[in-house]
Order: sequence, then structure tokens, then C-alpha cells
Amino acid sequence: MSKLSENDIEKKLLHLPDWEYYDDAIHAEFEFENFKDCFSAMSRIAFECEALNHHPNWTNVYNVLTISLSTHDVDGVTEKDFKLAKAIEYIVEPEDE
Ligand code: H2B
Repeated sequence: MSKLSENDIEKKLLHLPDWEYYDDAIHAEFEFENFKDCFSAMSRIAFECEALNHHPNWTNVYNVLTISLSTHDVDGVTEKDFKLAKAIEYIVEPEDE
């Protein structure tokens, strides 16, 4: 899986308005009603990560989930990160799909 150029990443991000690119990764923050809803989304995302064999750097504070996606193997962003970002969007904001 090859590292995408900054230009390619910015073009792809036009379809993913919740995400931004900096520090060789794409980042998003999602806020939920409460901790239960947040952790429930995290569990669903975790299954998707296992299915894709691609895993986020993430932190959770009460009802907020902060996610960074990059491909460690290439020290940058690849198609794998976009595939996972789209799966996360579908889980977190299904009405937007
Ligand atoms: N997740 C992420 N985000 N980047 C990787 O390079 C990566 C991963 N590599 N999950 C995978 C697992 C690799 O370690 C296994 C062996 O395929």
C-alpha cells in the first residue's frame, strides 16, 4: 500500500468533511450524547478495524472520541486509512451516507 501525496489526500478529504490532514495522518473528533453511545460506537468501529486489519490511534474522554488514522508501515496516509475513515463515518453518522 503506497503513501498518498498531500495533494491526493486533500482531494479525498473533500468527501470527508469531518476529517483533516496534518502530521502525516488524518484526524477527526466525534461527540456523542453520553459515554455509553460513544463506547458503543467504539465497539462497532473496533470490529470493523479487525475486519480491515487496520487500527486507529484514538482517545476517548467521556462522550468525545478523537481519532487519528495513518499507516505505520509507510509513516503516512494510504487508501487503507480512507477505507477505515469511510467505515467510521458510516458507523458514526449513517444518515450522511
Ligand atoms: N494499523 C495501522 N493503522 N497501520 C498499520 O501499518 C497497521 C495497522 N499494520 N494494523 C498492521 C495492523 C500490521 O501490523 C499487521 C501485521 O498487518
